[in-house]
This record gives sequence, C-alpha cells and structure tokens, in this order.
Amino acid sequence: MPAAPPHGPRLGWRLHPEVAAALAAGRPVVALETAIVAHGLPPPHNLEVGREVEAAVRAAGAVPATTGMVQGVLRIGLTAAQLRHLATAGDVAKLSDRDLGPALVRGGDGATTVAATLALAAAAGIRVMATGGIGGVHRGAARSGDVSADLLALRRYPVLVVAAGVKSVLDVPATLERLETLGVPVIGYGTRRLAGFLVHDSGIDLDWSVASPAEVAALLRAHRRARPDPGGLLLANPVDAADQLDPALHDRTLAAALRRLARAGIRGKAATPFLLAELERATAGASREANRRLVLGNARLAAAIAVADRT
Ligand code: PSU
Ligand code: MN
Repeated sequence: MPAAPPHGPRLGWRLHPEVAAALAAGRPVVALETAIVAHGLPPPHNLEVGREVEAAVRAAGAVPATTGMVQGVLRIGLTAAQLRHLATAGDVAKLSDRDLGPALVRGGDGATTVAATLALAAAAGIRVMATGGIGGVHRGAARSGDVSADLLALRRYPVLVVAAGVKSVLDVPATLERLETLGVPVIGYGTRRLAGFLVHDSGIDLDWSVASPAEVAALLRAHRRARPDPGGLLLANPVDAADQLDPALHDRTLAAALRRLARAGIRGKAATPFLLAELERATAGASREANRRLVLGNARLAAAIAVADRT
C-alpha cells in the first residue's frame, strides 16, 4: 500500500507547504495554538501576538506551524491571511481535540486549544508546541467536573508542551496531581519551582528541572526510550520576574474575577476566556502584557528545543 500523502482528501487537515518541506527535511518545527488568538486576547493585540509568536519561532531557527480551522479546512501552518482571518472573523469556535471531527463536518472557523493543537501536531509528526499556560482542573471542579481536555491530550499525544505552567485561574495543585495520575512529566526550566503563568513563581515545588535546550532534547530522547507509550511532557518556563504581573495585583484581581465568574454563572468553555478578560480589564492591560511576554518566551524556548532535538 502506498504511504499516505502528507495532506489531501483522505486526511482531515492540510500542511502549509513550508511546514511540509521542513518536516520532510527533518528541520525543526514548532506547533502553535490559536485559542489564545481568538479567545485569549482581545483585538488588535491578539493578531499582533499571533504574528510575534511566529516571528519569535523563526528568529530562533524553527518553522512555526500555527494550527486552526479556516473556512472549513483544518490547517497545520497558516498563511498570514489565514492567521488574520482567525484573529478578526469574530464567530470562531473554540476547538478541543474532540471537536475536530464535528468541526470538519460543520465547517466554518475554529481556533485550536492546546488539546486540539497537540492532536494535530502528533498527526503531523511535530514534537514541540508552545503556548501561554495550559488548561487544567478548574477551581470548584469537585462540583462542576470542569477539567480541561488539555490534560488528557498531554497524556495521549507524544509532544512536548512549553508553557508558563498552568493558568493561574485554575486549581493549580489539583492540576499537578492530575498530571501525576496521568503519567505526564512536569519539568521546570531553569528552576525547581512551577512557573505561575502571569507571575514568575507559583510557589509549588517540582521534582525535576533542566537548564538548557540541549538538556531538554536529551530528556525527550530518554522519555521516548524509557516508556512504551510515552505521551507528552510539560516544560514549565517561568516568565521573567521583570516581565511578570505584580503578584499582589494578580492575586487581588484574580479573586475578584473568580467572584464575578461565580455570580455570572459562567461555566465550561467560556470560563477561561471570561477570567482572562476580567484580569485584563482589572489590571488595565498589565495582565495582557505579561501574557504576551510569557508566550513569546515560550515560543523562543520551544524553537531552541526543536533545533536541539534535530541535531
Ligand atoms: N493560555 C493562555 N491563553 C489562552 C489559553 C491558554 O495564555 O487562551 C487557552 C489554551 O488554548 C488552552 C485553553 O488550551 O485556553 C484551555 O481552555 P479550557 O480551560 O476551556 O480547556
Ligand atoms: Mn473546561
């Protein structure tokens, strides 16, 4: 039987030609999500950050593969026009990995969460992705059951996620417990403390840390060798202390945002975008600037790791 083509009618997704060429030649590629573009940041900052993240990956020597559904087509690697479309179209669905099939049937536009991006990256053979902070166990999950599919996707797809830890709007200790149950390694970059998303330090200790892209590449090789079905890993890269949101401001505004969330009765997919928007409003944009900087730092590191993983 002939090998499946890298894209085409039999597969649900299409590779951008630059991404296809890089993968075929064994050059470094970094997958990027678009939920942060369509739902995590307000316009016009969302498109700026989407572009800057791609540029940061390129500047570090890798090819960006931003994923999303544009006018009914699932894409791995977007043109500038496609990225702009997702940032400006308005009615863009938030797609987790389970939504990819239904979205293909319905068509339209969709932004990919970490979970969906991991599914697409794994399908294409991309081994590293960058995001801001991963989804996880929501506060009050014992009642609501709201746990992001990002966690199971990390278990399932053999991709390294570079993130500034877990989004601080979540129940961070419970999220770490769940990652342990799922068998997903959590490794600090340059620190044994878990990154705190918009703030430098979550205050939670980790078991492992690494200090360079070369060390991460060695870790990836060991991870693949050590287990029969290795799944993904979380590399927690803290935002620089100089770029973080003031921790006291963070804690105060987050507490208020969580009260508003409860009062408004917002649940499910809408919870994360609501909380991020509340933080941005209450900090006069300072949370957004910290978010931008941490995402860029993660993109740069992910690209350096993808380079080291290929050499
Ligand atoms: N990190 C950010 N902004 C975001 C997200 C992460 O800085 O918008 C998105 C990611 O796409 C992540 C999703 O996968 O939020 C998690 O959403 P939920 O909690 O609904 O699973
Ligand atoms: Mn959820």
